[in-house]
Amino acid sequence: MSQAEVSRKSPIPIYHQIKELLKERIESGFFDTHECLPSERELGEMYGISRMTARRALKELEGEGYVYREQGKGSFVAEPKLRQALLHLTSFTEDMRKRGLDPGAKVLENQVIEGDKELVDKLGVLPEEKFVRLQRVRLADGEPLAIETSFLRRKFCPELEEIDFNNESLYRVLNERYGIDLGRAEQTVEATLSGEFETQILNIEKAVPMLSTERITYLTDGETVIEYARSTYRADRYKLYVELRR
Ligand code: 16G
Repeated sequence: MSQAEVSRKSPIPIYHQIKELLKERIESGFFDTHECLPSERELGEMYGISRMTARRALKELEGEGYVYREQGKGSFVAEPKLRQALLHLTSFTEDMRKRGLDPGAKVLENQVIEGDKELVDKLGVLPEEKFVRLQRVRLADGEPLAIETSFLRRKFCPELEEIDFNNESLYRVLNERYGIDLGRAEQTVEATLSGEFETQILNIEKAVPMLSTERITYLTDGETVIEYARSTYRADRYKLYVELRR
């Protein structure tokens, strides 16, 4: 690392250049996970910048989930974000297993509902149709990563509300117990900020950016809706991946 890596003539602010340099070194594995990064003072000396500038770079890296800071000890490289490919219709359980993580859930609610106006409008179902509302905190290696609320059309999966989903995959149950094959899903993703509920449930200290998704899942005929789900993931631990071809 040297001062030559920082361009003082560039219109890009110095703190941003330092941040990008550090990010590159974290992503390339130059710094290991949980390794201590150079301190503000050390960065200042390495790059000939003020401590304020170094602090700002580290703070932004923290905000983006690349580093975590420990009071009085310094800044450390955070665990890499979990990457989710947006190509296949997979379950949380499958996504986590693919990464070598142990998937888990804590059920917050599993009950029958009907007459939910939002569902009726969104899915075009009859107002009297019954749904099972399943709300879970989703865990990866025991760490709370997301809150997921799924609405299932109960006529396709009667008594789903009786099942203990603390140790069960919803998609596996749909398939094995009810013989349901999923065909396709439509999904949107948007950036949000964790509200009081998420901050508390996900055990985070302050409001953090979240990735909120909405999914409508259809059966193999491609048009019969089976599930409507809303999930919100910690954006500092999770990123989405899309392959684009031309
Ligand atoms: C995914 C789906 C969710 C589905 C769940 C089933 C998104 C945004 N959500 O998290 O709709 O209910 O998987 O997971 O992708 P499970 O089979 O592990 O219970």
